[in-house]
Amino acid sequence: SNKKIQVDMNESSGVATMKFKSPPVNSLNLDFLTEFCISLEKLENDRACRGIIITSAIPKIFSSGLDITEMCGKSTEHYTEFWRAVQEMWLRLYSSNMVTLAVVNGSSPAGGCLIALSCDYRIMADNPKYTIGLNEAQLGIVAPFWFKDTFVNVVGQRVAERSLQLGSLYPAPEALKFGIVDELVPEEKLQEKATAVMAQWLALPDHARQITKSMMRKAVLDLLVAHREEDIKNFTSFVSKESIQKSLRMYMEMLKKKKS
Ligand code: CO8
Repeated sequence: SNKKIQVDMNESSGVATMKFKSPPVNSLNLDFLTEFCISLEKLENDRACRGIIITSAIPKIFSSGLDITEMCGKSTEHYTEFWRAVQEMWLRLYSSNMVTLAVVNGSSPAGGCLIALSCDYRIMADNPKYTIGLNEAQLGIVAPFWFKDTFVNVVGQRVAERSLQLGSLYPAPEALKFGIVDELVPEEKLQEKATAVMAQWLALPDHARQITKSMMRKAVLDLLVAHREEDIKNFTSFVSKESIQKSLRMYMEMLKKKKS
């Protein structure tokens, strides 16, 4: 099968590694999101698995975020199914009982940044060419409230408000300065550092850490659970607007032009 995510379980440490490998840029399309949720659920239900390291097998890119083609020229039914999958991914990851560690070994805009922000800890490759942030505003679209809440929970109200309004993508050193990531590590040391950080988190008893995590995140999770259908309706009516379709098409064209 052509898997988009490679999962390797280390039985002796109880740590699984999830590696995104969906060329060219690990964009989050429906198939990717579905596979992500299934993999996460399997690990969540595996008593032997206590922590997961999330990283990319694609050089220079962690994830390019939501697949923009999933939001262009599709039916309301498609938008509904797609958005439900995006919600599902976040609900599972943000509420995971496992220790979740993002090893951001490349650029990580928008939905890619959301995945990293949803983890317990983030280490990023010390390379100013790699950027991270919630850049939705630059595409003429708006980050949903639960993207915003996840961001606020990591960096605080002020940094989140400014970054979201400007759609800022920060080079790794600035991302560290603003607390979007917790540590920068030379790229060749990422693996070693990830193992050490994970060991530190796993040294505590699971139950106390899990209850604490849930306490910190519950309010934000509950809000989406309570307004899930409304959030889907908001998304589908928003992306269905001709003005938004036009913004997304222009952005895709800009990406292609930049290339040649
Ligand atoms: N979706 C679909 N296709 C993409 C995406 C994407 N997110 N990103 C890149 N691609 C495509 C490119 O168009 C290009 O296609 P082709 O080969 O056919 O020309 C191919 O992938 C490779 O891209 P690049 O040539 O640009 O590769 P680089 O290595 O130069 O750059 C980057 C990689 C940095 C990832 C760059 O592609 C980039 O900046 N991409 C855009 C990322 C982005 O802005 N994503 C935001 C998506 S929106 C989101 O995640 C949250 C939305 C929340 C919903 C809001 C309510 C409506």
